[in-house]
Amino acid sequence: KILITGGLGQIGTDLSIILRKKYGAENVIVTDINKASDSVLQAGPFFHCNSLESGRLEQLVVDNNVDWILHLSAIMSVLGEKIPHQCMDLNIDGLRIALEVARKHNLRIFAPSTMAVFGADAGKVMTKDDTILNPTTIYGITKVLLEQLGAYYNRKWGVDFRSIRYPGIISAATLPGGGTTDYAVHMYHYALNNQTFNCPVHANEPLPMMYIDDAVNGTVKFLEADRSLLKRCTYNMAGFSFTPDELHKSIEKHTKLSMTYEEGTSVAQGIAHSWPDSMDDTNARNDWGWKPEFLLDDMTKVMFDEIPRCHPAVPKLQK
Ligand code: VAH
Repeated sequence: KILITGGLGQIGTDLSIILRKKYGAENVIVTDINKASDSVLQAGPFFHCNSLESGRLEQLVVDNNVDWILHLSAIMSVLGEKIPHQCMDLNIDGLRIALEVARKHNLRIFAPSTMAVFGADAGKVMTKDDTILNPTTIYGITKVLLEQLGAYYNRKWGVDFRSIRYPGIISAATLPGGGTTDYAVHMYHYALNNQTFNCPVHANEPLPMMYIDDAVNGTVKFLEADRSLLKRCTYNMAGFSFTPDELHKSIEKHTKLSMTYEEGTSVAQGIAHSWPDSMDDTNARNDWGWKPEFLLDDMTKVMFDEIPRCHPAVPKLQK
């Protein structure tokens, strides 16, 4: 059985759907601090869980005979700069609680990392798994700690800790939630709603990105991989890279999007500029068979179908 914390977030929403298809709805327990909608409640077991509430996660693990924890609850980059103390509380203390539960009950534990662990000294092009990690954001700092603490639990107590450094993930089901890469998801929504988008990231700032289907399919492959294949706890996982201007052009193959750019350096721009332009994921490809399927224009096509399907209030693309 699999238990997901932060299960209503961007990764959890789509990951729980594919895991339930594979393992059965009853065997995937979604938890979150937020209230579940009726459709979530109908889809399978859901429990309220504040990742910082002492004993709650452990009680859910014991009551439900859980084998794997997917600890997804976290505060992301831009929001983290607004509320750094809450970001430290959730991202550090929440992780410690989850790792302890995994150690005590001998569980596999997955927790996401991110390209935000890299800072300016990491090398911007095809940034490797093993490089200098000097992040500038509190979010990136908490994720370096996540990688290191997980690796420590693995060495010291043999906990099967696994992590992926994701690029920006683009998805339709959830609305953006406080990240630097949110701008890309917003652009699709603004295009469909026929509104002008004021982009916080500069037109020519490239960032590594990935479509959600690749992200969740790759994650399932990684979760299922035999531990003996893994030569490290944390792997870079990359899709493709684009700038806001390139995404704009991809969108305008389907519909008009009127755009302006924030002047000067917004918080998101400062963060985006400190992150890599592209990531090297050779180790993930070689060790456990990671392979992305979506390129920029494939993603644009699917996003225009998926957003109105997931959010009926958003108008469909005029063809
Ligand atoms: C953010 N989407 O923008 C997240 C992510 C790789 C970036 O961790 O903060």
